[in-house]
Amino acid sequence: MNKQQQSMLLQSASSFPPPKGTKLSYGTAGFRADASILQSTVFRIGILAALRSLKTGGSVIGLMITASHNKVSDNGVKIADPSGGMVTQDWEPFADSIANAPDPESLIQLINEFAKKENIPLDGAKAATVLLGRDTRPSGESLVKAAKHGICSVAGAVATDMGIVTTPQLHWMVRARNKGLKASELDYFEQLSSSFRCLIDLIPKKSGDNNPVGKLIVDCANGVGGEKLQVLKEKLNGLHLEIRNSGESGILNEGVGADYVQKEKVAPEGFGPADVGIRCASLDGDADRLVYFTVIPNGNNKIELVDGDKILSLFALFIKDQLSILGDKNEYQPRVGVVQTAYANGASTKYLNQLGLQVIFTPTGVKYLHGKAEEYDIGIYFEANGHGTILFSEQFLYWLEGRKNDPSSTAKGLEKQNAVKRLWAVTKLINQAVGDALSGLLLVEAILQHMGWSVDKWNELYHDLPSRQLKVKVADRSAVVTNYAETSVEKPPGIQEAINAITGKYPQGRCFVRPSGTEDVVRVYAEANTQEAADELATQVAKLVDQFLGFTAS
Ligand code: NG1
Ligand code: ZN
Repeated sequence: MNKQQQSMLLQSASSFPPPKGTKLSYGTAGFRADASILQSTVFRIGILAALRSLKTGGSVIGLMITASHNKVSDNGVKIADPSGGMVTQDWEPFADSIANAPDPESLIQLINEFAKKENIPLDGAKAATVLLGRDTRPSGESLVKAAKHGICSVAGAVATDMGIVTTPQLHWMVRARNKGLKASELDYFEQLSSSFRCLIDLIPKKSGDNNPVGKLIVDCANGVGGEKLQVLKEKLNGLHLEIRNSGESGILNEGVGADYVQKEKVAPEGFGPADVGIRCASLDGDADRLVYFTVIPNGNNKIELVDGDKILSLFALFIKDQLSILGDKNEYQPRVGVVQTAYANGASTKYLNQLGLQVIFTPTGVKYLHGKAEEYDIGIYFEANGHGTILFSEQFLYWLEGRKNDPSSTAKGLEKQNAVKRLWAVTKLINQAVGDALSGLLLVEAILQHMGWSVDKWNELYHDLPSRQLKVKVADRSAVVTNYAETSVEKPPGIQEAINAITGKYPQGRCFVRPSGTEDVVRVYAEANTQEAADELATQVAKLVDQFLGFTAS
């Protein structure tokens, strides 16, 4: 590092002192904490983003300011790699160490060592670009400024502020920029709306009503999804959409949004008896999660939840149907893989297996699911909470493009040609960078219209096993170490045996615990043959966690 670079960093770092007495770590989805203590972390991650751009030969890197479904006073920061996916896990330890460096001098020493080890040129001769985005949190504006200071204190680095965007929009733009494709927000909306229209136009003309699915009401968590969905709505016809909780009055994620709906299994604010029977959906605060639901008649705001597992099942079924229309055994056979986590409802895994699909499990967090899905020609991944997407390999895209443009392929039959076009439209509609509630919603809607299905019909694909999730506050959540894709606890010793003993008492019982990567809690998940049993199992195991790890545990 030359003298000029060193003094640039020293000067700016002294304006962003780290909070005292807090250790931050790059968790399941970046750094998250109360927004008031994040200035220094965001500034330092701005530096990291610029270094990542230099390391990747000047590729565009993304920096998103969001705390997703967490409360409005929280915020967070995460980095998108040139592919649009999460930053490589190899860099997470560096992120942790710079976030916690006690003063500007030690920060600069860490940067210097890392740059040397990674061969990153720090002489200002190379250009670096970082795209910045933020959700609607009030703290976002000043955190974006902190990020810009960090980026601009690396010589040659430029920050481009995309303003308020959904997390998946920013990831999409990063990916598109690096592929040399059209990458503006308008291009994003154009791509989504035109591929949606294409899928609708390809619906086989059956006799009778082809659109029996009626209106969709969307709860936008009082977050960024509201204004973005409004833009999409104006571009689309063929979709009867009502937007609620778009943030004009309510509070972000408070009693609203995908996380609340999925975990509490109740209707969000602004929904009630008048909505019984109507197809409803919820996005989370930064619009990367999507769940569907219907309000139950006389059910005290209870809902029928149609979660990420069911969205995954619908997508898998549709893709499988299209591939079987193509079905020529002599042709190229894409490898299809379905990726879930331990939070997936057991009934969904059974259903997917029955469809003949290969189901793979990874630990919680998109970085793991996405990485696994990339190993397939068609990799479909979803977390039960509604975060997921479908990834297509370059080889599959190449093959599909060839089939689409092959003049002789019409001779193979119109329906085959249409199946190719449908798959092609799906590759354009579904976000290839990261799970995206808006593009996921359009794909669900297109498939329901294609099938002529109501939300109830979709929900009947299989019946969820009753489940319950709880959180336990503990003295130190890092004391919990898991293995086997988080289904078994290795440390503290003895706790797994105790969990097994309790779980064994419940028919169809399944239960696991793991430390959250985004909140200071240990999460408990339980499944059993009745809701009462699932609740009881979760409560018993939560007590156990408290005994082993709670504030009073010895
Ligand atoms: P943690 O807090 O590590 O459980 C939560 C979700 C993840 C993922 C991240 C990122 C659950 C049980 N966990 O992680 O699936 O979405 O947040 O936002 O829903
Ligand atoms: Zn989110």
